Amino acid sequence: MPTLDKVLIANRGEIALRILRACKELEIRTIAVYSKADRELMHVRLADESVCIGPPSSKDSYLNVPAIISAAEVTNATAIHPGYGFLAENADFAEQVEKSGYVFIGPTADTIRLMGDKVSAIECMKKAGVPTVPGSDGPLTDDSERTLEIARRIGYPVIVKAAAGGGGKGMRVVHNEAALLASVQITQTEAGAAFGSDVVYLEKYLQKPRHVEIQVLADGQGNAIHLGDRDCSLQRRHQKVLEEAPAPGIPDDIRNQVAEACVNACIEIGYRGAGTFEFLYEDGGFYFIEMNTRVQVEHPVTEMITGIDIVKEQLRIASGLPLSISQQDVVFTGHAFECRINAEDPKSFLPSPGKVTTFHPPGGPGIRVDSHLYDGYTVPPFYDSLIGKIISYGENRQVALARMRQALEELVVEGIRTNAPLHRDLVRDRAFAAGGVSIHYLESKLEE
Ligand code: MV4
Repeated sequence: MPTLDKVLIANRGEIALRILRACKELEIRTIAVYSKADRELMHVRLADESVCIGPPSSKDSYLNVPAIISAAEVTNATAIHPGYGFLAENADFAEQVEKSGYVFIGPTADTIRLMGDKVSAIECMKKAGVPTVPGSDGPLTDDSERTLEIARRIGYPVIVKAAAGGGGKGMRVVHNEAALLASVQITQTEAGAAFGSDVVYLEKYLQKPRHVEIQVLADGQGNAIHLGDRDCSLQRRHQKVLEEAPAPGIPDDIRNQVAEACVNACIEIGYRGAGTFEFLYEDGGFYFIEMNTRVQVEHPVTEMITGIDIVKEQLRIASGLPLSISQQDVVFTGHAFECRINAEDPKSFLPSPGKVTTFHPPGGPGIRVDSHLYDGYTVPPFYDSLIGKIISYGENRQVALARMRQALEELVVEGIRTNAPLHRDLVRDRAFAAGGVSIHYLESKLEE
């Protein structure tokens, strides 16, 4: 690997460890950066070098751009991997990284900016032939009559979304014309306060969709491939809980058609790196809503069914190499599930940080555990509660699900509370076992 001999990992927890493992495999040296609350992190011990970048608060450490760039300077890093969350989709960060002379492991700052603005992302994808949700095709103006007309054309219910939002923040469902203008105004005000932009747009509100996303890899040199789809419909309050690949019950012609549209879009925009096209899927139709320009938490289910190491591919792409795989080389085999294990109370969902007295990960055929936990590790209270992921693989969905059931039985985490009981219940749920539940299924089930 000529240009990538030393990677700074600008993240923490399981993904920092995941990135470190990929670097080690490629014989790339690693730099861990950590906050004062994260001295005990597994990847900090395993990294070739480590630098404390600030106090526990994310704002002063993992979101502190000057501190991260300084750490890159003092350690002579060649590249920075942002992981997910934190600065991963911050275009200004990507720009600063590149201006300071380091390789940003991800797309260009311009691409991140384009996709960060949902209005421009949708416009770009629509032009490239990706199916989108019927909507305003651009921002709403202060012409109320025009807004009412657009909503009438789309048909109620509609959803008002903030262009700078995403991941569930800054949106409002509107059921009739009487409520439209007030809802638009509230969403504008909230968006202005939360994101510094009051630009909003309208879409047809899909009432019972699934969340299906498509993983892509592109080298920024004219080559792009897809790694198939994932179903991430099981979520609570916009936090994914359990994912699977491939999305069950989707006709192969529809599946392939939309994936090919995503690949074409990548080539058209000169996309570079790993990316995810997020869709709503309802009644046999795919509707693009957003693109994520980072590696995602749920990437392992795709790795399991393709045998492709997505993080290693990110590193290869960042080093300037063309894609090592063509679409014909991508063979989809079997099925995979991922259960996100959180340090939280299984009933109240409140965070449950503290010292892990016992950690016994599951094992056996088709089981993978991505976790930074170890006996005696203390989960700090300052960050996301994800403490690990159990991934199961099988030659078909039934086998993968049976393996996940057993893995959850074998898992032991003592000293803190986790959501493992919720997962044990979910993998025995009849509707889930049948496949294809909607984005509302988990929350409705929890209400019972
Ligand atoms: C929607 C929608 C229904 N119709 N857009 C929520 C997160 C953000 N990424 C987009 N979201 C939604 N957009 C239209 N036109 C329903 C949701 C939605 C959702 C989407 C994916 C996963 C979970 C969700 C939970 C509630 C609402």
